[in-house]
Amino acid sequence: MNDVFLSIGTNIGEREANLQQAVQLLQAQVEVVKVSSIYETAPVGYTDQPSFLNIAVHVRTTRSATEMLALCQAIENELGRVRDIRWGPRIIDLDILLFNQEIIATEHLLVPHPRMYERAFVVVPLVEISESFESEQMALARDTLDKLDLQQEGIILWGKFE
Ligand code: A4P
Ligand code: MG
Repeated sequence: MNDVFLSIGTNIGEREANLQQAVQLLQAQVEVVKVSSIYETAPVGYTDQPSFLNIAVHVRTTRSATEMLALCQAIENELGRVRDIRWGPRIIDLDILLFNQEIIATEHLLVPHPRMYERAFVVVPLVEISESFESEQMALARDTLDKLDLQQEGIILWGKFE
């Protein structure tokens, strides 16, 4: 079994419903072990866009990393994601943060996600669900969180995922 941690973000439409639908579609294909609380987060990268709702999800699956990426992209497509501006507004974005303790660098997949440790909107929900899995990368995420000023990063607890 592979332990996989995903980051899901949305800033268009019914944001909470988008997260719920994405998790439901995941549940139909893989075992969803844990979902973090929902955080409302200020946009990073391209800042002239609405704020995001972000969650992290722990899943267990026999799928390979490449197969997980394909599943994430299929769910994005099913929810009607259109790709235009890099880092721009999106109905839904599913990124693979961690895949077991593996380091993966192929043309289509970089794991750990290359920007995860700079991003409070990734690290905060990830650390919340991290007790269920220990690794060097998870420890690094916890160290990163300790150094972040969450108020300055524009991260607020929005509510429970239900
Ligand atoms: N790719 C490589 N590694 C991975 C991985 N670990 N997981 C490739 C998923 N995909 C990976 O992604 C572009 C390509 O990355 C894919 O074809 C895949 O082969 P994309 O989803 O089509 O495009 P994108 O989402 O615009 O790029 P990316 O790199 O996912 O964007 P980021 O860096 O994740 O930024 N601010 C807040 N507050 N909250 C957010 O959720 N998200 C972004 C997106 C920017 N600002 C944000 C948020
Ligand atoms: Mg993405």
